[in-house]
Amino acid sequence: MKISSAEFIKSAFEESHWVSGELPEVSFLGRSNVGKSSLLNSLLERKKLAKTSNTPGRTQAINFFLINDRFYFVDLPGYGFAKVPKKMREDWGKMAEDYLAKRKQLVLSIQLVDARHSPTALDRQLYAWLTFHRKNSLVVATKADKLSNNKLNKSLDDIRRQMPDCKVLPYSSVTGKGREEVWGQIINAVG
Ligand SMILES: Nc1nc2c(ncn2[C@@H]2O[C@H](COP(=O)(O)OP(=O)(O)OP(=O)(O)O)[C@@H](O)[C@H]2O)c(=O)[nH]1
Ligand SMILES: [Mg+2]
Repeated sequence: MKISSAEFIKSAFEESHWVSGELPEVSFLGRSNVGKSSLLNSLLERKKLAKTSNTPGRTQAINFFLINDRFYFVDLPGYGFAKVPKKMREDWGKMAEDYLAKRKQLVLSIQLVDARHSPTALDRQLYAWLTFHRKNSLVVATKADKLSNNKLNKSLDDIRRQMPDCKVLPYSSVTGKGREEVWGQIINAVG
């Protein structure tokens, strides 16, 4: 995919702030610090478009990025970070679930899991929710650069077992491994 433009549009904290129009949207979901913003930057080959950080919970709003004036990337807040206050955690969860449940323009949800660890209970819960609601989804096993090929294959098998019938692709935002394959799925979805 040739990226001719990639532009941050806005941060939304409530539904009335979501972007208007009919363009298709691809969302990035996963627990805090798993690498959602890094994946988005890596796909676009823009180092700093979405803010990344070592501090989990960096992305606290729903962030909309307009790509090639044709579709949006939507960076959702991470879940499962225990250190934020309970009230804030509930707000984030509600914001993300509202978006996923209501958003008609959503054509693909990319759920990230960490290739180094088994999917967490929250990962499995989110996957079950997406499946139950018949959302078009793709699982991306990220930080693949940190594993040998042998370990990575074992991890992918484990993910397939724990997230039944998922489509899973390995990725590394450091090396760009998986870029073509993930773009293939995105292009399919945005039409
Ligand atoms: N080695 C390696 N590190 C990565 C990769 N992807 C992300 N990271 C690192 O993981 C940390 C978190 O990445 P982010 O992209 O900010 O994660 P996030 O999911 O957007 O986090 P929140 O916004 O807090 O939910 C950063 O230190 C990244 O540099 C990857 O593929 N390989
Ligand atoms: Mg982020």
